[in-house]
Amino acid sequence: MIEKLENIENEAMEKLSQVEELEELEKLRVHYLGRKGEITSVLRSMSQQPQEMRPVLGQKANELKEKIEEKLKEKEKEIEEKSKELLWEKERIDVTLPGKPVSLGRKHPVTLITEEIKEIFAGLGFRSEEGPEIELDYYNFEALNIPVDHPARDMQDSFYFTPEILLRTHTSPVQVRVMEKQAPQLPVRIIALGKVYRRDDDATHSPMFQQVEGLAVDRNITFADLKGVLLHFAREMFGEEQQIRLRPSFFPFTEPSAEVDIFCVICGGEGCRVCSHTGWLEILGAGMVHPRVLEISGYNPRVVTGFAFGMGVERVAMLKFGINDIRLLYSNDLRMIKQF
Ligand code: FA5
Repeated sequence: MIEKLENIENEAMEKLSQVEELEELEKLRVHYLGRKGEITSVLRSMSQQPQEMRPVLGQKANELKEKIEEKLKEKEKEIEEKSKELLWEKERIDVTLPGKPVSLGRKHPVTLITEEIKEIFAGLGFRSEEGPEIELDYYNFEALNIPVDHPARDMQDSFYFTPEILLRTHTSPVQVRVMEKQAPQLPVRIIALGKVYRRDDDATHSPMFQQVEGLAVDRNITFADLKGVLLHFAREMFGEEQQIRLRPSFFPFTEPSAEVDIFCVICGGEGCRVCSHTGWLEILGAGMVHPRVLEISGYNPRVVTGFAFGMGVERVAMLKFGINDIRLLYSNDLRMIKQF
Protein backbone atom coordinates (compact mmCIF):
# COMPACT_ATOMS: atom_id res chain seq x y z
CA MET A 1 0.00 0.00 0.00
CA ILE A 2 2.82 2.36 0.96
CA GLU A 3 4.41 1.52 -2.32
CA LYS A 4 1.20 2.31 -4.17
CA LEU A 5 1.06 5.72 -2.51
CA GLU A 6 4.64 6.37 -3.50
CA ASN A 7 3.86 5.42 -7.09
CA ILE A 8 0.87 7.79 -7.10
CA GLU A 9 3.07 10.52 -5.70
CA ASN A 10 5.78 10.10 -8.32
CA GLU A 11 3.32 9.92 -11.16
CA ALA A 12 1.27 12.90 -9.88
CA MET A 13 4.32 15.11 -9.40
CA GLU A 14 5.64 14.33 -12.82
CA LYS A 15 2.32 14.92 -14.57
CA LEU A 16 1.67 18.08 -12.61
CA SER A 17 5.04 19.55 -13.46
CA GLN A 18 4.33 19.09 -17.15
CA VAL A 19 0.85 20.68 -17.22
CA GLU A 20 0.54 23.90 -19.19
CA GLU A 21 -3.18 24.60 -19.29
CA LEU A 22 -5.81 25.14 -16.61
CA GLU A 23 -8.12 22.59 -18.21
CA GLU A 24 -5.51 19.82 -17.95
CA LEU A 25 -4.82 20.84 -14.39
CA GLU A 26 -8.48 20.44 -13.50
CA LYS A 27 -8.51 16.96 -15.06
CA LEU A 28 -5.55 15.94 -12.89
CA ARG A 29 -7.25 17.34 -9.79
CA VAL A 30 -10.30 15.18 -10.49
CA HIS A 31 -8.07 12.21 -11.29
CA TYR A 32 -6.27 12.31 -7.93
CA LEU A 33 -8.50 14.12 -5.51
CA GLY A 34 -12.00 13.78 -6.97
CA ARG A 35 -14.75 11.59 -5.46
CA LYS A 36 -13.57 8.68 -7.57
CA GLY A 37 -9.93 9.81 -7.55
CA GLU A 38 -6.90 7.73 -6.69
CA ILE A 39 -6.21 9.16 -3.21
CA THR A 40 -9.89 8.97 -2.32
CA SER A 41 -9.98 5.31 -3.26
CA VAL A 42 -6.86 4.63 -1.14
CA LEU A 43 -8.56 6.28 1.83
CA ARG A 44 -11.74 4.31 1.18
CA SER A 45 -9.89 0.99 1.06
CA MET A 46 -8.32 1.72 4.46
CA SER A 47 -10.80 -0.58 6.24
CA GLN A 48 -9.33 -3.52 4.39
CA GLN A 49 -5.85 -2.85 5.76
CA PRO A 50 -4.44 -4.43 8.93
CA GLN A 51 -5.42 -2.46 12.04
CA GLU A 52 -1.86 -1.38 13.00
CA MET A 53 -1.09 -0.08 9.52
CA ARG A 54 -4.10 2.20 9.28
CA PRO A 55 -2.75 5.27 11.16
CA VAL A 56 0.53 5.26 9.16
CA LEU A 57 -1.28 4.76 5.87
CA GLY A 58 -3.90 7.38 6.72
CA GLN A 59 -1.24 9.90 7.63
CA LYS A 60 0.72 9.19 4.44
CA ALA A 61 -2.38 9.42 2.24
CA ASN A 62 -3.39 12.74 3.83
CA GLU A 63 0.12 14.09 3.47
CA LEU A 64 0.08 13.15 -0.21
CA LYS A 65 -3.34 14.74 -0.64
CA GLU A 66 -2.04 18.00 0.85
CA LYS A 67 1.11 17.83 -1.24
CA ILE A 68 -0.92 17.42 -4.44
CA GLU A 69 -3.30 20.21 -3.44
CA GLU A 70 -0.37 22.50 -2.84
CA LYS A 71 1.23 21.61 -6.16
CA LEU A 72 -2.11 22.21 -7.93
CA LYS A 73 -2.37 25.69 -6.44
CA GLU A 74 1.19 26.51 -7.32
CA LYS A 75 0.69 25.31 -10.88
CA GLU A 76 -2.56 27.24 -11.25
CA LYS A 77 -0.84 30.44 -10.24
CA GLU A 78 2.04 29.75 -12.59
CA ILE A 79 -0.27 29.15 -15.57
CA GLU A 80 -2.29 32.31 -14.86
CA GLU A 81 0.83 34.42 -14.62
CA LYS A 82 2.09 33.03 -17.88
CA SER A 83 -1.13 33.78 -19.77
CA LYS A 84 -1.12 37.31 -18.39
CA GLU A 85 2.39 37.77 -19.66
CA LEU A 86 1.38 36.50 -23.09
CA LEU A 87 -1.52 38.94 -23.23
CA TRP A 88 0.72 41.77 -22.16
CA GLU A 89 3.23 40.79 -24.83
CA LYS A 90 0.47 40.86 -27.46
CA GLU A 91 -1.00 44.20 -26.38
CA ARG A 92 2.19 45.93 -25.44
CA ILE A 93 2.64 49.41 -26.85
CA ASP A 94 5.96 49.92 -28.47
CA VAL A 95 6.75 53.49 -27.53
CA THR A 96 9.76 53.53 -29.81
CA LEU A 97 7.64 53.18 -32.98
CA PRO A 98 7.32 56.41 -35.01
CA GLY A 99 3.92 58.11 -34.44
CA LYS A 100 1.24 58.76 -37.03
CA PRO A 101 1.40 62.45 -37.94
CA VAL A 102 -1.79 64.46 -37.31
CA SER A 103 -2.08 67.07 -40.01
CA LEU A 104 -3.41 70.42 -38.88
CA GLY A 105 -5.99 72.33 -40.88
CA ARG A 106 -4.91 75.66 -42.25
CA LYS A 107 -6.38 78.75 -43.77
CA HIS A 108 -6.94 79.00 -47.51
CA PRO A 109 -4.80 81.71 -49.18
CA VAL A 110 -7.97 83.60 -50.15
CA THR A 111 -9.05 83.59 -46.48
CA LEU A 112 -5.63 84.89 -45.43
CA ILE A 113 -5.85 87.74 -47.94
CA THR A 114 -9.48 88.49 -46.99
CA GLU A 115 -8.46 88.90 -43.36
CA GLU A 116 -5.55 91.15 -44.29
CA ILE A 117 -7.73 93.34 -46.53
CA LYS A 118 -10.30 93.77 -43.76
CA GLU A 119 -7.57 94.77 -41.33
CA ILE A 120 -6.00 97.34 -43.66
CA PHE A 121 -9.34 99.04 -44.37
CA ALA A 122 -10.45 98.82 -40.73
CA GLY A 123 -7.33 100.86 -39.99
CA LEU A 124 -8.70 103.57 -42.31
CA GLY A 125 -12.12 103.55 -40.62
CA PHE A 126 -14.01 101.36 -43.11
CA ARG A 127 -16.54 99.02 -41.43
CA SER A 128 -17.44 95.64 -42.93
CA GLU A 129 -20.86 95.15 -44.56
CA GLU A 130 -22.49 92.20 -46.31
CA GLY A 131 -25.02 91.71 -49.08
CA PRO A 132 -26.86 88.74 -50.61
CA GLU A 133 -25.20 86.55 -53.25
CA ILE A 134 -28.59 85.93 -54.84
CA GLU A 135 -29.47 89.45 -55.89
CA LEU A 136 -32.26 91.37 -57.55
CA ASP A 137 -31.65 92.70 -61.03
CA TYR A 138 -32.60 96.07 -59.56
CA TYR A 139 -29.59 96.24 -57.17
CA ASN A 140 -27.13 94.41 -59.41
CA PHE A 141 -27.84 96.57 -62.50
CA GLU A 142 -30.69 99.07 -62.52
CA ALA A 143 -29.87 101.07 -59.38
CA LEU A 144 -26.25 101.16 -60.56
CA ASN A 145 -27.23 103.00 -63.71
CA ILE A 146 -26.45 99.98 -65.88
CA PRO A 147 -28.67 100.35 -68.94
CA VAL A 148 -30.87 97.54 -70.24
CA ASP A 149 -28.68 97.02 -73.31
CA HIS A 150 -25.39 96.78 -71.32
CA PRO A 151 -23.48 93.59 -72.25
CA ALA A 152 -23.13 92.52 -68.58
CA ARG A 153 -26.88 92.06 -68.53
CA ASP A 154 -26.59 89.44 -71.23
CA MET A 155 -27.44 85.83 -70.35
CA GLN A 156 -24.01 84.99 -71.77
CA ASP A 157 -22.27 86.88 -68.96
CA SER A 158 -24.47 86.40 -65.89
CA PHE A 159 -26.17 83.49 -64.12
CA TYR A 160 -29.91 84.20 -63.98
CA PHE A 161 -32.59 82.38 -61.95
CA THR A 162 -35.46 84.42 -63.38
CA PRO A 163 -35.38 87.67 -65.42
CA GLU A 164 -35.44 89.59 -62.07
CA ILE A 165 -33.16 87.39 -59.94
CA LEU A 166 -29.53 86.40 -60.56
CA LEU A 167 -26.26 85.51 -58.85
CA ARG A 168 -24.64 88.89 -58.27
CA THR A 169 -21.94 89.64 -60.81
CA HIS A 170 -20.11 92.09 -58.53
CA THR A 171 -20.27 93.47 -54.97
CA SER A 172 -21.37 96.92 -56.14
CA PRO A 173 -25.08 96.28 -55.29
CA VAL A 174 -24.01 96.44 -51.62
CA GLN A 175 -23.19 100.13 -52.22
CA VAL A 176 -26.84 100.87 -52.94
CA ARG A 177 -28.18 98.64 -50.15
CA VAL A 178 -25.93 100.33 -47.56
CA MET A 179 -26.65 103.90 -48.72
CA GLU A 180 -30.42 103.23 -48.81
CA LYS A 181 -30.27 102.09 -45.21
CA GLN A 182 -28.02 104.88 -43.96
CA ALA A 183 -29.22 107.95 -45.92
CA PRO A 184 -29.02 110.79 -45.24
CA GLN A 185 -26.43 110.20 -42.53
CA LEU A 186 -22.76 110.92 -43.23
CA PRO A 187 -20.13 109.68 -43.58
CA VAL A 188 -20.56 106.34 -45.35
CA ARG A 189 -17.34 104.37 -45.12
CA ILE A 190 -17.69 100.64 -45.75
CA ILE A 191 -16.11 97.65 -47.41
CA ALA A 192 -18.16 94.63 -48.53
CA LEU A 193 -16.40 91.31 -49.10
CA GLY A 194 -17.98 88.30 -50.76
CA LYS A 195 -18.46 85.88 -53.61
CA VAL A 196 -19.58 86.97 -57.07
CA TYR A 197 -20.38 84.93 -60.18
CA ARG A 198 -19.76 85.33 -63.90
CA ARG A 199 -19.58 83.17 -67.00
CA ASP A 200 -15.78 83.39 -67.10
CA ASP A 201 -13.14 80.66 -67.04
CA ASP A 202 -9.38 81.02 -67.74
CA ALA A 203 -6.04 81.47 -65.92
CA THR A 204 -7.06 84.86 -64.46
CA HIS A 205 -10.88 84.51 -64.55
CA SER A 206 -12.88 82.09 -62.40
CA PRO A 207 -16.70 81.59 -62.66
CA MET A 208 -16.92 82.23 -58.90
CA PHE A 209 -14.54 84.72 -57.38
CA GLN A 210 -14.43 87.21 -54.54
CA GLN A 211 -14.56 90.96 -54.54
CA VAL A 212 -14.08 93.68 -51.97
CA GLU A 213 -16.25 96.66 -52.55
CA GLY A 214 -15.16 99.94 -51.01
CA LEU A 215 -17.40 102.99 -50.64
CA ALA A 216 -16.82 106.37 -49.05
CA VAL A 217 -19.46 109.11 -49.23
CA ASP A 218 -19.14 112.45 -47.48
CA ARG A 219 -18.82 116.15 -48.17
CA ASN A 220 -15.76 117.11 -50.23
CA ILE A 221 -14.54 113.64 -51.15
CA THR A 222 -12.31 113.83 -54.23
CA PHE A 223 -10.56 111.55 -56.67
CA ALA A 224 -7.31 112.28 -54.79
CA ASP A 225 -8.83 110.61 -51.70
CA LEU A 226 -9.54 107.51 -53.79
CA LYS A 227 -6.00 107.42 -55.14
CA GLY A 228 -4.51 107.96 -51.67
CA VAL A 229 -6.57 105.14 -50.14
CA LEU A 230 -5.67 102.71 -52.94
CA LEU A 231 -1.96 103.54 -52.81
CA HIS A 232 -2.01 103.11 -49.03
CA PHE A 233 -3.70 99.74 -49.47
CA ALA A 234 -1.19 98.57 -52.12
CA ARG A 235 1.77 99.50 -49.96
CA GLU A 236 0.34 97.89 -46.82
CA MET A 237 -0.37 94.71 -48.79
CA PHE A 238 2.70 94.48 -51.04
CA GLY A 239 5.35 96.64 -49.40
CA GLU A 240 6.48 100.26 -49.23
CA GLU A 241 7.92 100.28 -52.74
CA GLN A 242 4.77 99.04 -54.50
CA GLN A 243 3.60 101.06 -57.50
CA ILE A 244 0.04 101.37 -58.74
CA ARG A 245 -1.16 102.57 -62.12
CA LEU A 246 -4.50 104.21 -62.86
CA ARG A 247 -5.95 103.89 -66.34
CA PRO A 248 -9.03 105.78 -67.51
CA SER A 249 -11.96 103.41 -67.80
CA PHE A 250 -15.72 103.30 -67.85
CA PHE A 251 -18.33 102.02 -65.40
CA PRO A 252 -21.96 103.19 -65.65
CA PHE A 253 -22.05 103.75 -61.87
CA THR A 254 -18.91 105.92 -61.53
CA GLU A 255 -17.83 109.11 -63.24
CA PRO A 256 -14.96 109.52 -63.84
CA SER A 257 -13.83 105.87 -63.71
CA ALA A 258 -10.48 104.13 -63.61
CA GLU A 259 -8.98 100.69 -63.60
CA VAL A 260 -6.10 100.13 -61.22
CA ASP A 261 -3.13 97.89 -61.92
CA ILE A 262 -0.51 96.64 -59.51
CA PHE A 263 3.09 96.22 -60.60
CA CYS A 264 3.49 92.47 -61.27
CA VAL A 265 5.61 91.11 -58.44
CA ILE A 266 5.63 87.65 -60.00
CA CYS A 267 7.83 88.59 -62.97
CA GLY A 268 9.15 91.88 -61.59
CA GLY A 269 7.62 93.73 -64.52
CA GLU A 270 9.31 91.64 -67.23
CA GLY A 271 6.03 90.11 -68.36
CA CYS A 272 4.51 86.72 -67.54
CA ARG A 273 1.32 84.71 -67.96
CA VAL A 274 -0.35 86.29 -64.90
CA CYS A 275 0.11 89.87 -66.11
CA SER A 276 -0.50 88.93 -69.77
CA HIS A 277 3.10 89.99 -70.50
CA THR A 278 2.43 93.64 -69.63
CA GLY A 279 4.24 93.85 -66.28
CA TRP A 280 1.00 95.00 -64.60
CA LEU A 281 -2.02 93.12 -63.26
CA GLU A 282 -5.45 94.70 -63.06
CA ILE A 283 -6.82 94.26 -59.56
CA LEU A 284 -9.71 96.68 -59.39
CA GLY A 285 -12.17 99.03 -60.96
CA ALA A 286 -12.95 102.34 -59.28
CA GLY A 287 -14.26 105.86 -59.67
CA MET A 288 -16.33 108.69 -58.22
CA VAL A 289 -19.86 107.51 -57.39
CA HIS A 290 -22.18 108.57 -60.23
CA PRO A 291 -24.63 111.34 -59.21
CA ARG A 292 -27.54 109.19 -60.36
CA VAL A 293 -26.50 106.35 -58.02
CA LEU A 294 -26.22 108.79 -55.09
CA GLU A 295 -29.67 110.14 -55.89
CA ILE A 296 -31.31 106.70 -56.27
CA SER A 297 -29.78 105.70 -52.90
CA GLY A 298 -31.10 108.77 -51.03
CA TYR A 299 -28.19 111.22 -51.07
CA ASN A 300 -28.12 114.68 -52.65
CA PRO A 301 -25.36 114.73 -55.32
CA ARG A 302 -25.17 118.53 -55.09
CA VAL A 303 -24.12 118.24 -51.43
CA VAL A 304 -22.11 115.02 -51.18
CA THR A 305 -19.60 113.12 -53.30
CA GLY A 306 -18.10 109.71 -52.96
CA PHE A 307 -15.64 107.23 -54.34
CA ALA A 308 -16.05 103.50 -54.83
CA PHE A 309 -13.88 100.60 -55.89
CA GLY A 310 -14.30 96.88 -56.53
CA MET A 311 -11.26 94.69 -56.14
CA GLY A 312 -10.63 91.06 -57.15
CA VAL A 313 -9.46 89.23 -54.01
CA GLU A 314 -7.95 86.26 -55.90
CA ARG A 315 -5.90 88.64 -58.04
CA VAL A 316 -4.41 90.09 -54.85
CA ALA A 317 -3.74 86.56 -53.52
CA MET A 318 -2.08 85.55 -56.81
CA LEU A 319 0.26 88.52 -56.72
CA LYS A 320 1.00 88.22 -53.03
CA PHE A 321 1.78 84.49 -53.13
CA GLY A 322 3.07 84.21 -56.72
CA ILE A 323 0.27 81.91 -57.96
CA ASN A 324 0.12 81.91 -61.74
CA ASP A 325 -3.29 80.31 -62.29
CA ILE A 326 -6.46 81.38 -60.46
CA ARG A 327 -7.93 77.87 -60.90
CA LEU A 328 -5.30 76.46 -58.49
CA LEU A 329 -7.05 78.35 -55.70
CA TYR A 330 -10.22 76.31 -56.19
CA SER A 331 -8.73 72.93 -57.13
CA ASN A 332 -9.15 71.52 -53.59
CA ASP A 333 -5.61 70.18 -53.81
CA LEU A 334 -4.19 69.93 -50.28
CA ARG A 335 -0.62 70.06 -51.60
CA MET A 336 -1.41 73.57 -52.80
CA ILE A 337 -3.04 74.75 -49.56
CA LYS A 338 -0.29 73.25 -47.38
CA GLN A 339 2.18 75.74 -48.81
CA PHE A 340 0.60 78.67 -46.96
C1 FA5 B 1 -16.52 95.53 -61.39
O1 FA5 B 1 -16.94 94.40 -61.04
C2 FA5 B 1 -17.00 96.75 -60.75
N1 FA5 B 1 -18.15 96.49 -59.93
C3 FA5 B 1 -15.88 97.39 -59.99
C4 FA5 B 1 -16.17 98.76 -59.50
C5 FA5 B 1 -16.67 98.96 -58.24
C6 FA5 B 1 -15.95 99.87 -60.33
C7 FA5 B 1 -16.94 100.23 -57.77
C8 FA5 B 1 -16.21 101.14 -59.88
C9 FA5 B 1 -16.69 101.34 -58.63
P1 FA5 B 1 -14.75 94.53 -63.03
O2 FA5 B 1 -15.70 93.72 -63.84
O3 FA5 B 1 -13.62 95.18 -63.76
O4 FA5 B 1 -15.48 95.70 -62.26
O5 FA5 B 1 -14.15 93.60 -61.88
C10 FA5 B 1 -13.39 94.12 -60.82
C11 FA5 B 1 -12.19 93.24 -60.52
O6 FA5 B 1 -12.62 91.91 -60.28
C12 FA5 B 1 -11.23 93.11 -61.67
O7 FA5 B 1 -10.31 94.17 -61.66
C13 FA5 B 1 -10.55 91.81 -61.40
O8 FA5 B 1 -9.52 91.99 -60.44
C14 FA5 B 1 -11.63 91.00 -60.74
N2 FA5 B 1 -12.27 90.05 -61.66
C15 FA5 B 1 -13.15 90.28 -62.64
N3 FA5 B 1 -13.57 89.16 -63.23
C16 FA5 B 1 -12.93 88.15 -62.59
C17 FA5 B 1 -12.95 86.72 -62.70
N4 FA5 B 1 -13.73 86.09 -63.56
N5 FA5 B 1 -12.16 86.00 -61.87
C18 FA5 B 1 -11.39 86.64 -60.95
N6 FA5 B 1 -11.34 87.95 -60.79
C19 FA5 B 1 -12.10 88.72 -61.60
